[in-house]
Amino acid sequence: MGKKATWEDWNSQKALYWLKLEEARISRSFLTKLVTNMEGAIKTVVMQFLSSARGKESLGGKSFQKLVQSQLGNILGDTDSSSAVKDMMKGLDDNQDGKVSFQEYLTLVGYLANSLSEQKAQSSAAGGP
Ligand SMILES: [Ca+2]
Repeated sequence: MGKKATWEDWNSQKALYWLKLEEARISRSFLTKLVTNMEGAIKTVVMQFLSSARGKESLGGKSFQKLVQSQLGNILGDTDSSSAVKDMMKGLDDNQDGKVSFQEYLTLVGYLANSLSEQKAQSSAAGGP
């Protein structure tokens, strides 16, 4: 008499099978998503600047404030305060022409990306065993 199949056996094999399937599926779709998300993010950064600048090369005070408040309010503190936004603009304005060029705007994007990655590193360190 052969060994009877048990629910437990089937269950453990099923789990293994699904795990393999899951791994194969994740690696492929994850990579695809990663590329498209990143491209999308870069396009968004560029398009937001261009639409805020309305054909001009740089953002004036009001356009900059609008951009920061509508697009970055969730990751950037003090966007409600117009004086804080003005200070931020002064800090970004490298050539001191009173406007924020694309290059100067990228400094802000880089700063935000950097602080996000630091937050992630801190939270994963705190959540570790
Ligand atoms: Ca400038």
